[in-house]
This record gives sequence, C-alpha cells and structure tokens, in this order.
Amino acid sequence: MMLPFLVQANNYKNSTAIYSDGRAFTYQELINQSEQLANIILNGGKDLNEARVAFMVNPGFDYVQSLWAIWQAGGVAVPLCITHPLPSLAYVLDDTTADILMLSAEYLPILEPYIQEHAIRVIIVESFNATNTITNLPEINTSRKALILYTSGTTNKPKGVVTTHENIEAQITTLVSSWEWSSSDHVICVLPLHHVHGIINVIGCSMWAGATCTFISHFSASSIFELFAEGRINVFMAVPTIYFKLIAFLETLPQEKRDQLKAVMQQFRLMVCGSAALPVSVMEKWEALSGQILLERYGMTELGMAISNPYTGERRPGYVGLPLPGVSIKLVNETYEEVNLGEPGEIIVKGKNVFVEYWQKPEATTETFTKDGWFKTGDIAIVENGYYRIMGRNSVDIIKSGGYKISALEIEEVLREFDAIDDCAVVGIKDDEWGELIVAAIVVIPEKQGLFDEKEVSDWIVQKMASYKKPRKYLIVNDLPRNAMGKVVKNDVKKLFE
Ligand code: MLC
Ligand code: AMP
Repeated sequence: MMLPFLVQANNYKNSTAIYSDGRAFTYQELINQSEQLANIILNGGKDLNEARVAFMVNPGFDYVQSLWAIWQAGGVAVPLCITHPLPSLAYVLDDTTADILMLSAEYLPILEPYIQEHAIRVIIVESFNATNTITNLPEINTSRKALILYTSGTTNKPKGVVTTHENIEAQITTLVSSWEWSSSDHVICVLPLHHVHGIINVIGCSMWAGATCTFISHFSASSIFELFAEGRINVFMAVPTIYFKLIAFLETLPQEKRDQLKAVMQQFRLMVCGSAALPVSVMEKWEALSGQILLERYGMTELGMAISNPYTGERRPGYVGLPLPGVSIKLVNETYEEVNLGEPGEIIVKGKNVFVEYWQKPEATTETFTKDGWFKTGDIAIVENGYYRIMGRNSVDIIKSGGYKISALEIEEVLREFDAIDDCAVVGIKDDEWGELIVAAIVVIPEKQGLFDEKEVSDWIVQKMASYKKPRKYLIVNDLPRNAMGKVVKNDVKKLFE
C-alpha cells in the first residue's frame, strides 16, 4: 500500500508542486526524486523500521523531497530548525538517537563538531544526483511513526512529539476539507519548518490538495508583498506577529501602492492566522488594508489543528470557532469533569489527529492524557454564543512569543549558568507585536554586583539556545518575589515589568 501522501501526489503528476530556488518543480519530480533519495537513505537496506532521520534542510523542494524520502524509506523524520545553535541541535540529535543526518551543505560547518564525535551518517541533499535505478521501497503501514517535533512545555527541556502517518493524514484532511483546499490553490510558505504550522497547515495541506507552494528562505515583508503583487498566490497562513509586521510595512507605503496591494489581496481565497491569539485590532487593521477577514484557528504540536472559525460563515473576532470535523473537544475542571456550558474549562481533545506519545518519556505521556484517553492541552477556553474563546493557559511557565512556544524554565536553567547570575525568573509580558515578550528578573551574585552586562548575557545565551528564546529585557532585583512556601510568584514578577 502506497503512503497516502504519495497516492495524492500521483493524482497531480504534471502540476507544479513547488516554486523554490528560482524554478518550478512538478509533483512527478517530487515523486521521482524523493523515491531515489529514499534509496540512498536506505543504502542497500530494506526498511529503516522507524529509525530516526534528522534533517536540517532549507525551505523549498529539498526540504519536501527529504521529508518524503525519509517516510518512503520507513524512517521517522526529525526536522531540525535551521537557525538553532549547536547545543539545541545536539539535544534533538541525542534525544532521538538519530543515526542519519540529512543536510543542506551550508549547515555542515555548524554540525561538524557533532559529526566528528558521533557515528552519524551524513547525506548532503544538494549533492545527491538522481539516477534512474529501479527502486524497491518498503511497504509502510500508516500506523507507523512518521514525525518527531520538539515542543517546549512545563519541563525545562523540550519534548519530542511523536505522530504517525495516520495522525498526520487526519490533521491534514480535516483542514483540506474544512478550508476547501483545491489543486488550483497557490500558497506561500514563510514559516519555519520545524513546527506544525508550516509542516502540516502549509506544506501538508498544499501537497495533499495538488496545489502549489512557493517558498521564501526567511520572513521578509517586502518579499512577501512582491510575491503577492505577481498575482499568483491566493492562500496565506501566518502567526499574528507576522500580520502585525505586514501591517507595519504596508503603513509605510504610499497610498497608491497600498491600494494596488489591497486590490491584489482582495482576490485571495483564504488568509488564516493562528499559533497565538490574534488581537482583534490586528484582525480589523488587516481587513481594512487587505479586504480579507482573517480565519483564526487554534492548534498545537500534539494535535495539529483542533478548533477553527468557519470557511463559510461568521469568522468572529477574538474567537477560534468550532471543533474541526473528526476532533472531539471537551472543557473540563481540575478533576477532568466537563464544565457547564458557558463556564471556562481546560480544553481536552480526542481524535485521530492526536499524537501518540512524547518520545521516550512514558511518564510525561501518561500524565498528559486523562484515564480515558483525552489529551490535556493546558489551555483554558469558554464557549460563548456557540464559539470557543481561548482565555489563557494553566501554566505561567509557558510563553508564546512570535508564535513560538517557549519554556520559561528552560531559559532560567541556562541563565543560571551565567557567571554573574545567582538566581532569576523568566516571564512573558503582554506585547502588541510579539504576543508576549520574554523578560527576566535577575539576582546578581553579591560579590559580582555591577558585573552583570545585558549585551554580554544576550550574546552568550544565543550560543546556547534559539535566539527567539532570548530575554528582551532584564531587571536587576535584590530578591525574587516569593510566597510563604518560598516559591517564586511569577505573576508578581510580571508586575515588576509594568
Ligand atoms: C525575534 N526578535 C524578537 C523575537 N524574535 N523580539 C522580541 N521577541 C521575539 N520573540 C527580534 C530579533 O532580535 C531581531 O531584532 C528582529 O526581531 C528580527 O529577528 P529575526 O529572528 O530575523 O525575526 P523575524 O524573522 O522577523 O521573526 C519573526 C517571525 C518569527 C514572526 C517571522 O518569529 C516566526 O517565524 N514565527 C513563527 C513561529 C511558528 O511557526 N510558530 C508555530 C508553532 S506551531 P534586532 O533588533 O536584533 O534586529 C503552533 C501550533 C499552531 O503554534 O497552532 O500553529
Ligand atoms: P505549540 O505547542 O507551539 O504547538 O503551541 C500551541 C499553543 O499555541 C496552544 O497550546 C495555545 O496555547 C497556542 N495557540 C495556538 N493557536 C492559538 C490561538 N488561535 N489563540 C490562542 N492561542 C493559540
């Protein structure tokens, strides 16, 4: 049995699947090249049998062919973030015990120290040349593991979220039907490709529907509008921070240019926003500038998408809409009993879209499901006039900044290693552009008073962890606010920054 994504791709062989690196690639090319690359990965073996294959590959044709090749070889794909420093990459490689690493050549230098010290096979994706050898790829059952994505949580280190081919199919198909994806769609991918927003909602859905996906290497408002102006793109998906940045850019343009872009954007079929709360002000400004009413939806690495405003019907500002088909949702109290309609409760979820486990963390996996198998999201919501509204999270230690989920505990752990720091508390404070801004209250070691230097700590931290996890403000305090038990009160830490 062919994997479902390939069955789909075979229906659209002659259509353009991808624009990247200055050229168009058809589905036929994607099928052929990924099949041949799968052969190279297999290296004479029959089936990777769920071995983890990490890949650090630039957005574009190479990324999609690598992903599809890993899947066809029977491997579990582990996308690495192309902007992470070595310690974050090494953490994922060690945690997954990946023994194959696929790379765009430019990432070889950053990983070289790791490669030197580990018996890991390296495949440089650009230098692979397709030969027309006959391939004999394994049969893959869709219940097999397919993907591990790393997510921050209430533990200090990120956890690997494992999904199967079946989970991925469920996550994609509910969106393809609900948002009416079709082969005439053309989406632009501006999102990072180590998270579900980019992988499932943009690449997964477009490739499933036989649509076209244009990639740009990194977020840039001017490049996005240049592509919009060409008039071929008709679907766009981004996080609220990106819409905020696009609005700021549009507002710098002369009226005539803005009118031209509005005329183009009015023709779009769909614009979606999610990964963090969409401020009503951003939704309204975007409508005024683009003529588009953003469709806000709610999702999570462990689920793909779960709740969505309707494609046709009211897209209500400040609300995330209704459960997607195939996704069951309940709002529950602390003892996991359903709350009454109109009362707030934690969102718990069941459905084929829900992940299977945290990679090699059986306790964390057990803890995150109720006894009867519902996944506990940690997000609090309420239903008002039939629509779900997200009210917040049940942990102050999870921060959402720029659409990234970030663990305050992970940052604190790293900060405490810094020479002059005695103790610290990291929190997210409300910010119009970033959703939340990461800030840190710092207690300096008494003998090192006056030696704490913000720039020094900032430069140091980005060598240890992703730059989007870097605190943006520091405040030196004598003591952290604590309760009677001696525990740091994060809400009081937030007040220090007001
Ligand atoms: C970057 N900067 C920040 C920041 N990140 N400032 C404050 N807070 C942050 N979080 C600053 C940098 O220091 C720099 O400043 C400037 O912004 C540009 O940095 P950059 O790294 O080039 O940022 P940019 O490319 O502009 O990134 C912004 C972004 C990016 C919004 C494009 O954050 C992004 O791609 N976010 C999407 C994440 C995502 O896909 N999440 C989905 C997870 S899945 P200076 O002064 O140095 O120039 C999920 C489930 C679901 O959540 O529901 O979808
Ligand atoms: P991640 O773990 O990176 O997949 O992030 C998932 C989290 O993003 C969810 O648990 C929510 O807290 C948040 N989130 C996603 N979409 C929305 C939304 N539309 N509104 C508010 N929060 C959201």
